[in-house]
Amino acid sequence: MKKIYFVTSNKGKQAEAKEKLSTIDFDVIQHDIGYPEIQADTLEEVALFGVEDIQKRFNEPFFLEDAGLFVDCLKGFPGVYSSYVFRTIDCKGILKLMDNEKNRKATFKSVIAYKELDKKPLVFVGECHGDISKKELGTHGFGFDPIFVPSGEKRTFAQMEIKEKNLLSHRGRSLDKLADFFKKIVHEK
Ligand code: ITT
Repeated sequence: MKKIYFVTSNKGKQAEAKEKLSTIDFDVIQHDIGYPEIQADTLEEVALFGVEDIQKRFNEPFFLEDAGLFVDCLKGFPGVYSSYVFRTIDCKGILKLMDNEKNRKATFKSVIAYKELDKKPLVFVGECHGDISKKELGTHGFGFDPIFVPSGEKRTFAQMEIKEKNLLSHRGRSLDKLADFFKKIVHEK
């Protein structure tokens, strides 16, 4: 089994990456060494700045991921501020901001940046469209999972097992692209 480092503080993300990449025989190792999350307009900028910072301290191939929830009726909020908003007002705060709101459409976005020593970082993006539920439901997952219902589903992410969430989610999709890239290099070697 090949090893790959995932620089993240989030155990939920780690579990999802481990499940997805096990399907191509890669073992994901959580490497919680922290990095500054700058204030920027896009998840891509945040992710690439993180990579720059980490590569000064870490020589192994690694990836990191920046994710966010973009709610249509809140003009894309919390978006790049998702981490701060989750820590402060949580799911309840988002539900309160959307009280009586009919348009509940939202998009989760995941940006993975993968880095090998002396090579340019590669970026893999995944999105998942869906709706914000009227109340919190489910106990699995993390973050905004209890209030996000992916399109075509009736249940929130928090009502799904990791494997099922991974088939539908933003992170599942960006990880699929990372997995395709790994499969290609293994093939070329
Ligand atoms: P890192 O150490 O990997 O940065 P983090 O938890 O700070 O972990 P992000 O900044 O990428 O992660 O995520 C921003 C917030 O968005 C995060 O705090 C979660 O609450 C939420 N979030 C991201 N992905 C999610 C998902 O799949 N389901 C629910 N909430 C998610």
